[in-house]
Amino acid sequence: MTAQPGSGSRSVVLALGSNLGDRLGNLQRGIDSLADALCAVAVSGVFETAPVGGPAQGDYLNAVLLARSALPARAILARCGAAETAAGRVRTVRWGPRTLDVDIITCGAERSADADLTLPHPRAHERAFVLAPWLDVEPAAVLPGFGPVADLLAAIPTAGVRRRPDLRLLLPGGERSAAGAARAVTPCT
Ligand code: A4P
Ligand code: MG
Repeated sequence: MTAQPGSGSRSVVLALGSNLGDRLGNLQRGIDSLADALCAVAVSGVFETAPVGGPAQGDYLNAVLLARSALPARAILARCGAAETAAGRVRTVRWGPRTLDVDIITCGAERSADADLTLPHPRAHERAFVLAPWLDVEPAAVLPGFGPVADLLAAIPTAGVRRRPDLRLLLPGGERSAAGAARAVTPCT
């Protein structure tokens, strides 16, 4: 059952990453799990990205999910954690390899400086593995406090980030554009 947006919903941008196990399957499981709680609007194409920070590890697959939700941000964070757990996430070292990471990039215009929930995500503006898929699914996207995603992406190195047009993610009941981004058939209002 796919979640409905409900009244008072706002736009939520989630970044997903996987570099362990069945990477594409982990991303898809994450989207399916999140779409049970949030109204999924669209998912980006899949990007293969060189790891940033942490120990030596394999390349990631990254994608961005656009959703709408009236849930409090902390409830959304809990759903992100549940999706990670369902994908077998085990935490060892910071920025270490993981089956699935789901970060909240923005939650409407909400701002938070709390360590356990910082909004917008404190490193999103400097990370091509977040900005490239976000731009793919939302060309006019703006990161609150930082500016248009297109401008942010143009200002940082993107050598380690490449689109994987052979890999696709699906929204429950959704359809796919030729470019690889998938949109919900019945958009959230
Ligand atoms: N947390 C605070 N704010 C948020 C937020 N907006 N969204 C807290 C999600 N979580 C948030 O997260 C650590 C803590 O961040 C949690 O307690 C949460 O409450 P975590 O998922 O346990 O660990 P992490 O993801 O390793 O830590 P961190 O610092 O969030 O990592 P980053 O900055 O997200 O980087 N390279 C490539 N190519 N692709 C990647 O996807 N990901 C990372 C993780 C590093 N390098 C990468 C990639
Ligand atoms: Mg994380």
